[in-house]
Amino acid sequence: MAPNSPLPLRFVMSGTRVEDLPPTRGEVAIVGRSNVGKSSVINSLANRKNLAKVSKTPGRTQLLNLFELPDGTSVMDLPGYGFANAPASVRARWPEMIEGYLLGRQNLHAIVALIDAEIGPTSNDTQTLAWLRSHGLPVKIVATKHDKVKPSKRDQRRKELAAGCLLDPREILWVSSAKHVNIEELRARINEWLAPVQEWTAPAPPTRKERAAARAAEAAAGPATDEDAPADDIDDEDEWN
Ligand SMILES: Nc1nc2c(ncn2[C@@H]2O[C@H](COP(=O)(O)OP(=O)(O)OP(=O)(O)O)[C@@H](O)[C@H]2O)c(=O)[nH]1
Ligand SMILES: [Mg+2]
Repeated sequence: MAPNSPLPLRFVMSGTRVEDLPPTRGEVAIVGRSNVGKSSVINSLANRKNLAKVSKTPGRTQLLNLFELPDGTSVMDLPGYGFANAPASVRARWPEMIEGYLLGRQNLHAIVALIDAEIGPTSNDTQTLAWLRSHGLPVKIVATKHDKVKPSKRDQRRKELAAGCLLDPREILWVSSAKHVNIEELRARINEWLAPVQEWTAPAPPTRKERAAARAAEAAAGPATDEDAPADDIDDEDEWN
């Protein structure tokens, strides 16, 4: 499958605690203010209309919503922060639920922090970014609602956004779920972040047989000159064993 084709996401479950979630082989979480467009981005990634619930009313997503890909990696839709009108009981649960998840989830490869390009970053956004960075979490910033900013204002907005997020303007990926802007690029990046983290392993040293074969090949190639065969290069047995 091309790296930027729709992600075949499947809804798995909603939970309130990280302990309730099934293990994942690698996860990307979407964080951001209420109404920034997290659930809309998930729908765009999958090219589906109602996979994640979207609403004009902030506070639509109130639980940890897990979506899975066929290879056992996953994407997490989180409830938004900074929504003052949520019921107190719900609001009280959020920091614990979101922070517990972000600090406790195993195999969390990337946290995509969405910033509303029309109004962001808000003080809530910058506090969240500072918190994520202070915990050394792998945060990736993506701006949303590209279509809501007039073309003539976009350069200036991009600069302000970048400055507010302590980034270079070129580092900001700016998407629109409504108008499908840069969604392919975001899919490609998510695929990259979900890819297994490869441990680097040193190549094995040549075996005795391989070294003997190499010496035989060298000998067959004819006498070496002084330059490429230093005299102390002959008996190196102990170096490898
Ligand atoms: N114009 C425009 N509107 C968007 C875009 N993305 C999302 N919206 C609208 O913004 C509102 C909120 O979108 P959601 O995706 O539900 O936002 P959320 O971040 O999941 O919100 P919570 O679940 O409350 O945290 C909805 O009315 C969406 O239709 C976009 O790219 N452009
Ligand atoms: Mg949502």
